[in-house]
Amino acid sequence: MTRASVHELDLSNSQRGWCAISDLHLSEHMPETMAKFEWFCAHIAPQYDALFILGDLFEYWVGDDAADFNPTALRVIEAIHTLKSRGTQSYFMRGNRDIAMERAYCERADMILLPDPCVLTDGEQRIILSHGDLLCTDDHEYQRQRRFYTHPWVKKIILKAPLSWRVKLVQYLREKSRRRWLNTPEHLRKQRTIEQNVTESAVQQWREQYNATTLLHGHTHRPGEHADGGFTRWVLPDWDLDNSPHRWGYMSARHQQFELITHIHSD
Ligand SMILES: [Mn+2]
Repeated sequence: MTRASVHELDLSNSQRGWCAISDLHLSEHMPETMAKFEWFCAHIAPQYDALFILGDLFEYWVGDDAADFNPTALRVIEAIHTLKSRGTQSYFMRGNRDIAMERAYCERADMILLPDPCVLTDGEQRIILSHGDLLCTDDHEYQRQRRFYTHPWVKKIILKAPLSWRVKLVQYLREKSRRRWLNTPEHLRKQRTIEQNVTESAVQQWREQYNATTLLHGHTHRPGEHADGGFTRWVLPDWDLDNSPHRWGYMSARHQQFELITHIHSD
């Protein structure tokens, strides 16, 4: 396996299978969630040959060059290194919150950077892996903003800007997104919630385009299994051990047996 980006992966010969997580939103403000991720890397993930992190591992990412000032980013490197030493390869796909992640950080952490989407073959299964936001095609404003910030030139210019400016940009975007929700009138909130989910048509298009049996994504924070005519869409849970209800979970795939493990409890 090279370290280059890969669009197709094959884990058919994997003895110990693979697991997947997403939407941990790690930051200095989420100490319990960070601790749970380290615990997961020490006790659960080593039971598998591969760990897929399908985006939004971090709450925000202002550039790989900021990792040295970011204790959370350094602890993730440590956890993933330890996991690698126990025989588990980690793969990372960007989410909307860590869309600015580049290969430099992934190499430091010994994770293989994956494009979104990519296809994983596991025996008879062809599994599309994605963060999931690309499938929320009814949210036009979000998709417009995403296209702008992921444009190669825009991204290049932003990542060349001073760190302090990038931090301000991230704060601005988070505030804008929060305001957009707060400014949504009560009677339109239900509609906005629907727009923030994946659309049937986008899922169908990928299913045909990639000749897939399965889709696995996160982003929507609506964990579950949706089976439809020989095709299954799995949604990963988000993690939050710092706010109630406490929740975390992962996808377990071994010998083509898929299981979504979710834990949730209020206290
Ligand atoms: Mn997301």
